[in-house]
Amino acid sequence: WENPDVRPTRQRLLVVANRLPVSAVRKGEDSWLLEINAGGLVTALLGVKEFETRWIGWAGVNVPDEVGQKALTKALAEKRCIPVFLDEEIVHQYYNGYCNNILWPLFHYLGLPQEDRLATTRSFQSQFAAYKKANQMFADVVNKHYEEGDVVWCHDYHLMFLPKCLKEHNSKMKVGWFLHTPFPSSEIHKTLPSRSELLDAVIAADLVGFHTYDYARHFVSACTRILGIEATPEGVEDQGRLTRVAAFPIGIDSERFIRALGVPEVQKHVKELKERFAGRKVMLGVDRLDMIKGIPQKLLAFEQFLEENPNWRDKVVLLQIAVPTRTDVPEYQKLSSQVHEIVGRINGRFGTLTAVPIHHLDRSLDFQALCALYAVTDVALVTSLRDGMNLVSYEFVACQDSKKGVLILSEFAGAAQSLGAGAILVNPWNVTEVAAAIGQALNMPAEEREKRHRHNFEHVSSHTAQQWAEFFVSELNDTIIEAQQRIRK
Ligand code: ADQ
Repeated sequence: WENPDVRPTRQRLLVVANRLPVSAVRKGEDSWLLEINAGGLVTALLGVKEFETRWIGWAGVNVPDEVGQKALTKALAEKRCIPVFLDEEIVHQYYNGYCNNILWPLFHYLGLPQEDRLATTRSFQSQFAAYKKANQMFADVVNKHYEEGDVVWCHDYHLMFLPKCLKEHNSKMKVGWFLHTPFPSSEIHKTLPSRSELLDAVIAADLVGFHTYDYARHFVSACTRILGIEATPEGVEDQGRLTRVAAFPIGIDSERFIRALGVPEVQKHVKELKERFAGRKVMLGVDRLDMIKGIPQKLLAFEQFLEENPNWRDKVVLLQIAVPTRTDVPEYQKLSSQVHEIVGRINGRFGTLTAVPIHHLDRSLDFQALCALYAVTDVALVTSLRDGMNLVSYEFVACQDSKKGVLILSEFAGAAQSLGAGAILVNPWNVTEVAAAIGQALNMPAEEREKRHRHNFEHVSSHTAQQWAEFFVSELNDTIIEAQQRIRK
């Protein structure tokens, strides 16, 4: 394998996601700077050695001219990435509109947009049309680069139409689709005006995957109740054609985090943080600044805890790292002001001239700084109102081998299914319950912390991102073989 000339041919895996794993910055008419975006999906697939991976997606920039498109295509090819070029109008209607304003809140049980319903209904049609058009543009690029025998793995709610577009072009293509968010109860999905068209498009895939068994069950119920098709033990069946539906819980590259803790730079960070917060217990929140992450609810719970426990006021600090996302959407701007207001109030009420109870950072941290923070934390607070899985809870556990800190985890995060026995599970909407959980975590005896941590650590270190990806793709390959055998019979 060391010598590329004697490397056996590996199956090609075309990973199609809205965003490519790199960000492109234009440096001149025909020159581009590329930076890797190290998200969960990227690290999951970087570790997969079994397949020859190609990425297909949008580079996150508008490139209207042909010279720029050609140069970017060439630069991306070196990173095994293939761009889909979307213009500003499509991005506005498809990505900001249909994906982020309609599907994202709906799938997290926040409902369809409430304000100015009439205007929303009118724009709904054009946003859905743009969504289908964008999915077709992704399909055109996949079709152009597809070679017989390739596996095509479509990701997330941005690309629910893609399996249908691909199968209409080539019914033999091996197509899988995985959803990173929750799939809601069929009663919620039913409210979506395009409910049937979306389901019908997804079941064109051969294999449909979710993080948890519950999401898979909701999807199957939505198909039976809305499309009127049959549920089978393997998935759903429409006119004799089976679509397999199953749970594939994602994991992290836990070794990468554990290794990082041994790096001198990280150890230096750890030492600085320990000195900085000596004598105080450290609580940590790391989230994208998104309404689904329940940041205001978390802050209110911390406020109630300080109110009810004056003896803890100078002995605990909450570090909340909230990286801004979708900053051009008014609802996210409102959330940001709300969070700042609550933080200001709590620090005003309980701070002293020398110390404040909350440090709130509006930015992303680099990997090493993040690992150091996880390592010095006594209590991590993950209070998502809904979350497909939540990788922050996994990352915290991976970095806690010396501290054996406590994880307070929302029962509405997919991770509650896997880390529930080790974490303190809470209903994030119940501020009083979360405040009590903070007290329980801070006062937990070492022996109980150790036991809970051991449970979580065993899970995190034995369910890795790489296994997740390899399992999904091998199940997809098997699904096709079984389907072929059924046809022969
Ligand atoms: P996200 O909603 O982005 O992912 P999550 O799973 O927690 O949520 O992953 C966030 C990633 O971003 C983590 O790797 C974390 O370290 C990093 N991150 C977050 N805030 C950061 C900050 N301030 N600085 C640096 N890094 C930060 C979606 C779904 C999840 C699902 C994943 C994977 O919403 O439910 O778990 O996809 O399927």
